[in-house]
Amino acid sequence: EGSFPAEFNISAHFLDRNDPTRTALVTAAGPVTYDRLRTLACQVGNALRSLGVRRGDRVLLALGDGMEFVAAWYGAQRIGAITAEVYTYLQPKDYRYYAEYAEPAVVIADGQTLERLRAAGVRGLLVTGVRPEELREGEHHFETLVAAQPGELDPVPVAPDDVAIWKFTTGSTGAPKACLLPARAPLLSYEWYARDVLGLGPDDLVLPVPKLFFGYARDLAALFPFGAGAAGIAFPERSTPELIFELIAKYRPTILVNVPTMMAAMVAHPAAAEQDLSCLRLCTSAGEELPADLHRRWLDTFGVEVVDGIGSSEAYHIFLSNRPGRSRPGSLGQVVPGYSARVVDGDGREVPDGEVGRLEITGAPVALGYWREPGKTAATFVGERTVRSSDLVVRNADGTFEYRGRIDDLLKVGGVYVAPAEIEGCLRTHPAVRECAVVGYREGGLTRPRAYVVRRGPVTATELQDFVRARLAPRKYPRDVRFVDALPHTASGKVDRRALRDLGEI
Ligand code: 3SK
Repeated sequence: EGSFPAEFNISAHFLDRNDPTRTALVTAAGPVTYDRLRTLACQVGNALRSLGVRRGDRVLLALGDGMEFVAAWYGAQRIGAITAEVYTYLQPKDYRYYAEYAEPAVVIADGQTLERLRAAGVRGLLVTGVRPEELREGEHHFETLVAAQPGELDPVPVAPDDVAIWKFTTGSTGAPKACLLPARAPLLSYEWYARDVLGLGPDDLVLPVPKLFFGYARDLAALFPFGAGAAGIAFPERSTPELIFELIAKYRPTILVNVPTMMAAMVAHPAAAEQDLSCLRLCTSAGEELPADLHRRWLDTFGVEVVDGIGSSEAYHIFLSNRPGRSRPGSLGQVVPGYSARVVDGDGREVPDGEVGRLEITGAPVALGYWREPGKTAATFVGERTVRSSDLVVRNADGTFEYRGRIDDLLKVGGVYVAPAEIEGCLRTHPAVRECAVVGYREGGLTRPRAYVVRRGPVTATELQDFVRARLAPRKYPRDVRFVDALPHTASGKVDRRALRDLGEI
């Protein structure tokens, strides 16, 4: 089960075993070697210790992507602390929630998040990217404190099942909760997915579209490359198609870590046809469903293979994935070796191939539970290293899987369950539909499907309703169609169904 000793340290495992002169990270300020990153991580670890952080304490990162983010993450890991990350564009009330829930020993912030963290009353701030005189009593200046520390630190050993990483998950209802991930998870996930499925090697350079607070991107750009002696790119700006095209032209990465929303925006960009993406050997897609039509348009536009997969914070990372060279539009591929998957009915019994069911994933990287949520932990972690996901899938006889939406998105219409993903899939085959999402709304005490549609060409609501009616069972057509310029997305690039539901007051 993975090639690592009985005790290890995540920071040492990923940083100390590589050629120190090789580039680990590429940033706007230039390349950062493994030696520089390791030294900085040791200095951050010593700085955190000087602030009283001990093994098992939580260190919360609320800062933009860059060398400091990565060094802070590895610095905390080096002293056996637990890392957790939050998005940098949250409101003070959200930061207050995270700070009260996680009770971090230190919060590492930057000039961008400082004011909102202060407004939230968050204590224990270690702040980068500001001048020392901008800080108040009780706030610590990252650059000053870190520069004063030794660049060596004996890594604190942890056991494979010690909690080392928190990943926050929101789900489609309720407040964010933390998945408590064991120290073995990133090591195994690197070997099983990045090395054995993606074939990540020392010459790869990984460009992430989502920001590093999202575990999908953080691991693929700032952990897994280090497992192979390769490099990742870190940039603080929000991703736009223009910026991604610019970064591809500038750095010539070999792997693009993408999400369907950005893939749609890149394909639709007026300058798409002029882009030279020939440096990319593959583009990963995860975070939400990649419609088959978008997959094909991406291939037609850019000619870069897409390796679509599905992962979760509960299972640590991607557990079903296509294989490079054998990727198929509309397919989630096969189980990532090391994990195992079952498709189950409401009673937890396996359903036959070809039938829709709920996905259950088993594997050593699976979280040990949710922080302070015994009820939700018992309902979700249903067996030894097993998580019952909210994803609905079909397994085909050849062992490949197809996505069918999330169980908590299901609508009970006229007493029968309707999957929004099925209606969305149908709508997307209409030539005038660029993007769409279906959620429920209440009318006369009943739940009905409503479609939010971004148009690619002229079409009326009635035409779309008739189009669906002609193809799906009668109760599945959207009773209401609303045209919008864009769908709302969460910070990690998923369609924000909660925001759409709120629009319709359901
Ligand atoms: O899609 C997700 O939520 C996810 C979470 C963690 C790691 C990887 C993925 C795709």
